[in-house]
Amino acid sequence: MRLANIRQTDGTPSVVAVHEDSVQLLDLTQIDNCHSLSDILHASDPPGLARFLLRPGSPAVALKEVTFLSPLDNQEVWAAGVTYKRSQVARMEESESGASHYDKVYTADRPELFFKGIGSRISGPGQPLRVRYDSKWSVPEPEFTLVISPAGKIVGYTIGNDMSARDIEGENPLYLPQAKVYRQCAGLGPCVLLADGPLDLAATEVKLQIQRGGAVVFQGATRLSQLNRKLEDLVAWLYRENEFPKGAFLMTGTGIVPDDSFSLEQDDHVSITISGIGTLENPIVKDKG
Ligand code: DO4
Ligand code: MG
Repeated sequence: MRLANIRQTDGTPSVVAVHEDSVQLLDLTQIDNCHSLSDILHASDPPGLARFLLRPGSPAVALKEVTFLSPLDNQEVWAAGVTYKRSQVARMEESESGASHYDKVYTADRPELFFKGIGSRISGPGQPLRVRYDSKWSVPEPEFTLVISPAGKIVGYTIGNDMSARDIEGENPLYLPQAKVYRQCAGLGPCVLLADGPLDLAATEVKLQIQRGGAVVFQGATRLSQLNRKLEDLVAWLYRENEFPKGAFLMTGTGIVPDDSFSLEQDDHVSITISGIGTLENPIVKDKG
């Protein structure tokens, strides 16, 4: 089952179950202290609660009548890095001084984990994502993203875009926070696929397409079976000596990196599709500086 935050045409925000061509409103008033998507996600049995809140007669609204919002409520957003061979190779190529660090972290027990932001920095579906005006080489990073409860349980999956300034992180690994964390530096959504049984890693495909002026200028694909880390291990490292009273989203790293000659430009359109979840689409903005 997929859940999402939406806004209806009259402006009302709602939590919905997402079907093929429509959404169905969940009636959160049936349960005390259940006011948001994260209240459902952090319950002891999110799929069971979602089924209970889905009234059989509750009206279905056509997909074209709703605007999807970010699935993020008050959680922190984090990201893992260098979790695919493709990312390890790309970082080593871009960073003369940092190459050995990227090489080592790919196989080290402790993964690379970094903080991306909270709601104010994160864009939902259709909202702009930003290329820093002081970057000449920036890319989207399409990432399978875990939704994690305060107790450290993986409760769902969504799509993330970990925007990255490759020239800034390549110049010096200590610039990573500036390459990765700035306004509109990440996208999330459109829905959360509830974790309900084992995930078929080989069947889960991540696809990236970038359009410029209506033409496709880059496309690529990978599968979760290429991820060099176990999802549960990434969560265990994130929660080690840390507390997330509001829960967390964890982007699990990119396995798709465009060729070195490619950089995003103003008005590019980025689409990331992950099997079973949907497609996250965002326009790109860049100020002149
Ligand atoms: O170390 C740099 C960041 C790596 C990253 O974001 C990724 O592999 O997805
Ligand atoms: Mg990344």
